Amino acid sequence: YQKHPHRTSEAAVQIEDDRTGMNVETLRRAFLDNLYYIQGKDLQLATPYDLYMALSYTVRDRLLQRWLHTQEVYLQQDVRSVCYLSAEYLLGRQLGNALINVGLYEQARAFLKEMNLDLRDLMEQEIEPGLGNGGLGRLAACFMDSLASLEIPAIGYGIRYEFGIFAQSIRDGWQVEQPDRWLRYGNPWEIPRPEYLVEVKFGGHTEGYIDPAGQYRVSWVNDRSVLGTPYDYPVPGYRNDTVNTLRLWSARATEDFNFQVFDSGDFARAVADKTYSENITKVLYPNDNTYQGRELRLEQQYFFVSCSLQDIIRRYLSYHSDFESFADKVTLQINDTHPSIGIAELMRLLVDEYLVGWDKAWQITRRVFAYTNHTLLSEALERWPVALFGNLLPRHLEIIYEINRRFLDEVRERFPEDEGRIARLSLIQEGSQKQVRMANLACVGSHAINGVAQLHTELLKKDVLADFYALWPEKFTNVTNGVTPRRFLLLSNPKLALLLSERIGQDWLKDLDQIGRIESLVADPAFRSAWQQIKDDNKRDLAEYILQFNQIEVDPDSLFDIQVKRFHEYKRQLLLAFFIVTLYNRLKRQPDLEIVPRTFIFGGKSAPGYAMAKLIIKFINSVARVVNSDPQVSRHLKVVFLANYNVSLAQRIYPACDLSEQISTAGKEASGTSNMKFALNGALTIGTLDGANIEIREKVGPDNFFLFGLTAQQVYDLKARGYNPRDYYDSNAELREVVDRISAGGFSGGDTNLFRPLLDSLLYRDDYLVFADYQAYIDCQEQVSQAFRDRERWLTMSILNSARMGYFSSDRSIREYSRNIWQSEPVPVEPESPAIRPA
Ligand code: NBY
Repeated sequence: YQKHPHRTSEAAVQIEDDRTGMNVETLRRAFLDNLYYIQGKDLQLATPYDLYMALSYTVRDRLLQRWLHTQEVYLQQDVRSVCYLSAEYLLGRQLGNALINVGLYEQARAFLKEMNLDLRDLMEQEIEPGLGNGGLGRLAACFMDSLASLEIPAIGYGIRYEFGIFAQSIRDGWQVEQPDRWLRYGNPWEIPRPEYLVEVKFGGHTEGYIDPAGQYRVSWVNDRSVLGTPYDYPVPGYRNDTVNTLRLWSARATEDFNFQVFDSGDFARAVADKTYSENITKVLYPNDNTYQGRELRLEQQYFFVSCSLQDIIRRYLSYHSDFESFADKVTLQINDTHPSIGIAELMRLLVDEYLVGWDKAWQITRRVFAYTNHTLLSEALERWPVALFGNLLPRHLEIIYEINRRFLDEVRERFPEDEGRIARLSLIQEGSQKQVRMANLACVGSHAINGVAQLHTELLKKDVLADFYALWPEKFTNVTNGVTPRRFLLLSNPKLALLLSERIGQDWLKDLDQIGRIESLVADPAFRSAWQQIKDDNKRDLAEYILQFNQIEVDPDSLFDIQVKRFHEYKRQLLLAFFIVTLYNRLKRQPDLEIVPRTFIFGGKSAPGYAMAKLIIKFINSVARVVNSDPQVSRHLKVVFLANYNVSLAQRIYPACDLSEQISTAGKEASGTSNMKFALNGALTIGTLDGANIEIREKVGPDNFFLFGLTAQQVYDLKARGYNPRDYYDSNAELREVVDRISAGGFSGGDTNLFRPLLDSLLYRDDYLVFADYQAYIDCQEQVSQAFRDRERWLTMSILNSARMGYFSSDRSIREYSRNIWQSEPVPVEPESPAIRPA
């Protein structure tokens, strides 16, 4: 147990109302009871983890009544519900969030303090559920929070991975992966529901038959099956009585597993097969923005989607006798194409299992599904080899062929003699290895298709999904992403949250537009100095963390310049690294150069199989070593790589940032969401016109945003003209100096081979235009330094950034989905009378 550094002083999160009937004393007793009866410890024997568990159970107990009541209300009122299907939920720690939403944070802090315990210390005991890779998984978690906070009946469906995103450590500068055994010490936040077990079939073949009514039908004769057990997680709304459910599926071998093998005496094989089927939910695939066509991945996708659809239908049929109103009661949002097999699965369930006619079934399917796209990178578009697909899901392949046949007939009618168009729209990519195109399936099977930022949606229409846009322009909408202000301001930056609440009240937590009201305080000296003080405190806290985990001393007064996100070439961590090397070169040339002191902070994981991204991590750590150990340079500059970037670490980082790096090649980052969390916490952004940066800049105003670089259109044109990175190397002396120093082994102890692949990829291809944007970026960073020299000016810009971020609440995103895609309405849950609360 490694104790995390304290925050400089404890800040009250909020003055809160008591919605639980609990006071400090009853809460304390419940806590001690749970410690004793569940953990089997008293205060003397309890470890910090025991205390965390006891407090978690105490909060969970308070949630249960509202959870049950919410579900009863939903059932009684036969509400229309949003079913969010996502292969990933990057939830972050649960305890603090649950305390805040249920309104017990301050009371818990108070009674723990009386016992000489620190709530934040307890909260840091929690191993976060890392059931996602990056932005897509975190977005799903923010959306679950907003749905509950807006009182919209919703259920999230996903996978209970036994191992979440790997733990990253850095050894000798390289990323090393360790398995994330997050369930090792038990999990107080889930409730298994074995009574809602479902069976999922795999493999085998299909057979046609004539039913008693003389109708031709197909049945799927599978050769194996797996059981899915749901584990339910409560999703409490912020200070309301709604508690929605996140239902994650875990695979289990069927009871009568492989009876024949078992009977024939091959016990070992039967048991081995059992572990094989339990492998399905064993581990999260650690790729972000690239897909790998692995069979196990398709098994995961089909497994959780089939479990979820069976669950949805079971619940629907408990109140309805046919499917007439199915599409009125259910809407299914698919988070990227990962759950898109659901379109074929719903068709199969309706047509084969519930004997609904094809046309009717197709009408229902299209009405319920809606598809969110999260990427413009072609390497991220999921495609499954037809052979692999047909072996695993023979009936689904037939259904997809039938959907495709009917679809292409329609297209031929509208666009006669246009075989090129047919080939592009087809659900099947022809060629030596035929493939099923999941994005095409998602487009054809959904009534709505959305991108996650304005530019992204425009590029989908113009480029990636242009043929579908030509066919159905009315299906396309934009819903710009957002983030939850509860976790990413109140919980992660309690001091700033308190300042806001003192000055403008607490409404901003439910209506982030209210944060705009601090704009009138921008000239108020007391407000300004409080703002500055909080930023300084937060930077000092992060500096302490850095000292403890990296043994690097950084100056809290320096400009904290931060890039934290998954490592990918398109995100261009290299561009920032090249800026650092540029500064290094300048200082070596001219040791007395006056520069603005900066602390560069990187964090993020690379997909374990992505060699170039891993080499970039090694490069940054190598630059860090050279810079930090050179006394001439490290007076001004420090470079820090924080290992194992995750939600918990993100919550520490955002509040301590001065400059947020959002520097992807224009046209590549669908939206980005850390850009929003940084700005909300008062960081200024240096960024390209990419993803949601564009909208952030519009809202905060161009004067409060450091813009540089080519536009998406200019990137496109440059590539069309023929981009030659070598020209930039030849004509730019400082860029050349950077490349040459790396090339000469300046950051690899003289080894001229280590970073060769990195330099070669830049010099000969530079797919992401690092060289083309280099000078613009360096110039822009110079403006950043100038601005930071004028602290008063910087402070004003910081306040204005936060003040103008109201739009980027995930509550706003969810309202847009509800209105434009789901047609869903809030269903308020009234508190039950206190008399029937459990004591
Ligand atoms: O989704 C991200 C986008 O890159 C980012 O711009 C956007 O803000 C965010 C939310 O909309 N995409 C993302 O995180 N994607 C993945 O993590 C991911 C994971 C797995 C696979 C593909 C993408 N996969 O095919 O296995």
